Amino acid sequence: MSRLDNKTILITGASSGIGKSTAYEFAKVAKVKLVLGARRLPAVEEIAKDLTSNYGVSVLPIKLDVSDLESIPKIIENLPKEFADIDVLVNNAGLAVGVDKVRDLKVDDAVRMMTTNVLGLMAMTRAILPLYYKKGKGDIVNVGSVAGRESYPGGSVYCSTKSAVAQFTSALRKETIDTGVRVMEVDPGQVETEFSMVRYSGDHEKAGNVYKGYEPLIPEDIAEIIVFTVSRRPNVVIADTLVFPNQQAGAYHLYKQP
Ligand code: NDP
Ligand code: 8X3
Repeated sequence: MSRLDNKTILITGASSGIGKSTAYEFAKVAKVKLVLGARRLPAVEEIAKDLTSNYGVSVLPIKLDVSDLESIPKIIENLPKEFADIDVLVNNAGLAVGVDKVRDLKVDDAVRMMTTNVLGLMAMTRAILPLYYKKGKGDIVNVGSVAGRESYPGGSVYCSTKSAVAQFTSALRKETIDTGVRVMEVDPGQVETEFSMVRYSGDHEKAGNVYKGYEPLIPEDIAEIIVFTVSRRPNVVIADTLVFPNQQAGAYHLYKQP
């Protein structure tokens, strides 16, 4: 018996990395229903099939592009009845595009990061909140980053997006005081996922260099923390969690002993 049994959990960006691992972690520990969203529908369909056959959970894979802001309310409103009563929203979808310094920034890249990481997360949250207020409960976990707490050169826009996530999360937590809604944030340090491949547009060498010479986190590390965070008693809010691999102690750089 788990506190999460019979909960319906919607995860954005569930086709890969942290989102995918979080889906598996929920399925392993409880009899949940999962709504898995990503732009790559075949990937979430494949994960859904595997989760159902290995863990017996009900999974609804959906095509979801969080940067298509107008589509979001319709997607939430039109969820099939079995999956409509969302209890947990994991706002995980996100990306970095490039490492351009501000002088060389491409407007399209900046718009893509801001729209996906910030406006998409806000739109998902806005779409789910009426249901949560009506029920007098519901969880939101926003995936931020150490990059939202400390900037680094070449990360001006990405770091700004994650700072925005942190401020949005904090304001929402204050707004939902006394509503039964819990608003939480998990801020990973470096995790080996498709993140760097996306950031470097599929350049294996550059992506591999990010994790050279030290051991990054694996997505399961963050998945376990997300699942732990939402499986506390209703009166417990693990507001913010910063998670590093053992050789990281700040944004981006490794601080090695001399
Ligand atoms: P991945 O690239 O492995 O996964 C990103 C996920 O986001 C994919 O499932 C992708 O699916 C989805 N996604 C991207 N854009 C959209 C969109 N417009 N609409 C819906 N889904 C989208 O990276 P991670 O697992 O590492 O990233 C997950 C989150 O963790 C991000 O918010 C990232 O910023 C954050 N993070 C990552 C860290 C790391 O070191 N890896 C550290 C700190 C935070 P699809 O392409 O199918 O749409
Ligand atoms: C992703 C981690 O440090 O590469 O949020 O920006 S970092």
